[in-house]
Order: sequence, then structure tokens, then C-alpha cells
Amino acid sequence: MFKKILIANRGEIAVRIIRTCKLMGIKTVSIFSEADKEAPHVNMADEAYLVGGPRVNESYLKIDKIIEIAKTTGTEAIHPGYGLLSENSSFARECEKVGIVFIGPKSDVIAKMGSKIEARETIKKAGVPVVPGITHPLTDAAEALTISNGIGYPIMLKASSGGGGIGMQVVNTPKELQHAFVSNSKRAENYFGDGAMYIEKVIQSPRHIEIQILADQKGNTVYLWERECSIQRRHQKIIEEAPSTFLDTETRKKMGETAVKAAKSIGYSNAGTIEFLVDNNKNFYFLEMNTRLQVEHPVTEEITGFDIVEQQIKISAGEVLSFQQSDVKCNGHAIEVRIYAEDPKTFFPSPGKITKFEIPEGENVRHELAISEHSTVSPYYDPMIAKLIVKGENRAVAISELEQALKSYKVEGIKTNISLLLKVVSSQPFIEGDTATNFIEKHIYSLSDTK
Ligand code: MV4
Repeated sequence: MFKKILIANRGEIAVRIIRTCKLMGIKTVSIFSEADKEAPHVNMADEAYLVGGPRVNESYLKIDKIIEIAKTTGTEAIHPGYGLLSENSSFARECEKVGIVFIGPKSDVIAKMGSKIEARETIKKAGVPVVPGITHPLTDAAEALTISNGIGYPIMLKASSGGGGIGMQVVNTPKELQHAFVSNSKRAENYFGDGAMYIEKVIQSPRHIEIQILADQKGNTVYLWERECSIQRRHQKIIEEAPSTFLDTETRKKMGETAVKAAKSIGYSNAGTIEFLVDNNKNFYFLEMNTRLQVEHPVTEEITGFDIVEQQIKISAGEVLSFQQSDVKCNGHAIEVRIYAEDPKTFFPSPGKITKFEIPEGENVRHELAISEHSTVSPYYDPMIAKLIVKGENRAVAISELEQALKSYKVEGIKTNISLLLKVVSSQPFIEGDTATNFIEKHIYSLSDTK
């Protein structure tokens, strides 16, 4: 086992990873920016090093400096967390080159899944259903027009390097296509340096259901059930739960086995997530693969009892999985909500100093955070300040626990989305499990007095 791991991240996820390292008796090295000198991930680690300025490209994205710190501290492995460098294949490749273990899959697998078009093509070849559409990059609007006529409108235009809904648009008529193609391609070029586009059929009011997998370096691969993340706002997930209310035993098994097949076909190792869109008839289609630990991993940990970070570290150290598919059981129901420092009326980020912070304690309540009373939420980073995870013996119990917890969650000094979350979780459609993906647009604006 590794003696020392560097965590190339910040905030709640860095704290989360350090916690598991401590449990495993592994020494930790943190890195930080000038804005994070007082941050919990800095205080908690055995060693911590300043990388640079507050902006991520001056600090948390500085590949050379991070590798330099890893080398001089005698670090054996780097955990990238999520976001930042976690799906950067060049970073993983640099680690491989200098003999530091990147805790994740191999760099070529990251690169392959990072291109949405290549991922679709590869996964389709493995016999996994993908959303109907094309599997080659489009570079001009004329070709897009011909293809869309073949698929039939409405079509979904997406950027190959896209994420977070950037470069993605529903197009209803051929007349709109030219403009939509050019503007989204340009946008993707600006954001990702890659304007390649592809086209899919539109799946109407789909569910977003993702399968967590774990694969060791020998190819033993299991799925840890699913998470349903259908409640999103502007492609930002806000509520995730496990298991899904929508799947029956048979569909769940089919999706899990399909995810394992997809992972094996690309030589995947470590923790990963296969995202599917699921339509009303329970047909499921591969959407994309996330080659990292995900924000919402705690709900899976709560229902299965596995520590996913511990599993990642063991896999990276070359251990084989110590359990099989039949050992993976689901217990109860877990729900996670993401608490954002944002104005509930305008949805703009609301950085600043926290003057009061009181959080509900309880046996079935878990917090993932890196803030406290008197800490400051920096404008330089993601405005997600905390995750609240509750567990219950069933969904109804979990919802009631969540309502109680949200009602007694006190944050002052900054604005948060807690009121919006409370509205969602106490709404009739949510309680009934009617969480198809247009949820926020369909239900919340009508429920909201903060429109
Ligand atoms: C789609 C879709 C319908 N049809 N693709 C992909 C990224 C995610 N943030 C939104 N995505 C969607 N892709 C096709 N072909 C609908 C969505 C979508 C969505 C999907 C899952 C959960 C919530 C969603 C909210 C808006 C749009």
C-alpha cells in the first residue's frame, strides 16, 4: 500500500479524500492557492504546499508544479478528486511518465472517454445501446442538415468536448439549424478548444440514471447499483439519490451488466460512472462515461456500505477486488442535496464571509464540507459549499429526514439555495418520484415565490 498520497484538489472533496487516507494510515500532501491558505484541506494534511495565485490556472491546474511537489515530497500516488485535473489525460500521462500513480484509469482511457464522439463510437461497438444519432465529428452545418433530416426533428446538437450543457441545444426545425450549429460550435471552440459537434435524437423527458462501477487492474469489474440525478438546474445536478425510484429489478440488472460490459470493453480500471438516459418505456441509452470520482458518490456509499475512495486507492495500489457482484447489496435509500452559495432569486454566486453556520447532527445525516462559521467562500471556485446526505430505511423516511435536516440547516452571511432545495423535496411530484428531467422547469418555477 502507498505510504503517501498527494491530493490535487481543494474544498470538500480534498477533505473527504484525506479522511479516508487517515483511516488507511496513509500520509497526505495537500496543495493550495493563495486564496486557500486557511482552508481545511491545508490544515488537515500532513504536509501542504502553496502552488500559486488564487485562479485555478495559477494553482490547482498547474501540472508541472504539482508533479514537482509530488516528486520532492516522495509522494507515490496522486488523487485528483473531481473537476480540475481529474479528467485531464495529459496530467495522467505526465504522472505515468514520472512513475507516480494517478488514482484513476489509464491516460488513454481518459482521453478516449473525454471525446464524447469517440466514446459513443467505442461504446456502441461493444454492443451497448447509445442514444440514436451519429458517431463521427461534424464540422459543417450543411452535413448537419442532411443528417438531421435523416434522424427527424427535433434533434439534439451536442459538442464533442462538451460538458455542463455548453455547446448543447435542441433544434426543432431545419431553419434553426444553421445558426444553432455555428453558434454552439463556436462556443465549444472557445470553451474547450474543440468545435466538433454531433447529433442525437431527442429523448423526451428522460431520466438521468448512472451506474457506479469499480474495476481492478486485473479486469474484475462490478457495479454498485445506480444513482438517479434527474433533478438538475441548467445542467447542474442539485439532488441525487440511490436507488432510483424508476428502475425495476430487471432493468437495473440489465443496466448494471451493460455498464460492466462497457467498462470491460475499454480496459477500464478504477472507479467510474456510466451515464444513461432512460426514456418512459425504460429503454436506456449510453450518454457518456465519467472517468473520475463523482460529486454524488456518497449516496452509493450510504446504500452499499463501500468506501469508494478506499476502493480507488486499493485498486491503484494493485490490489484485486475483495468482493464479487453478489456481495454488493443495497440497504435503504440515500439522498444528497448540493448546497450552493448562490442567490435563490437570480442564481448568481454569493461569495463572502459566513457569519453563522449550524448544521443538523444525526445518525442518518452526513455532511461533506470544508467550511465552518467565520470561513470565507471565495469567488474563485465552484460555489458548491457543502453536500448534505441523508439515509433512511426507505425513500419516504429519507425524504422526511432530509426535510428536517434542511429546516435546521443555518447559514448566515451568504445566500444559499437551501430554500429552493426545501421546496423541491417537500413538493408532491418529488415525493411521488416524478423526477423526470424537466422537473425544475415543470414544477419548481410554479411552486416558487422567488421566480
Ligand atoms: C439529452 C436529453 C435529451 N435527448 N440528450 C445531457 C447532459 C445533461 N446535463 C443534459 N443532457 C441531456 N441530454 C438527448 N439526446 C436531455 C438532456 C437533459 C437532461 C438529462 C438528464 C437529466 C436532466 C436533464 C435536463 C435537461 C436536459
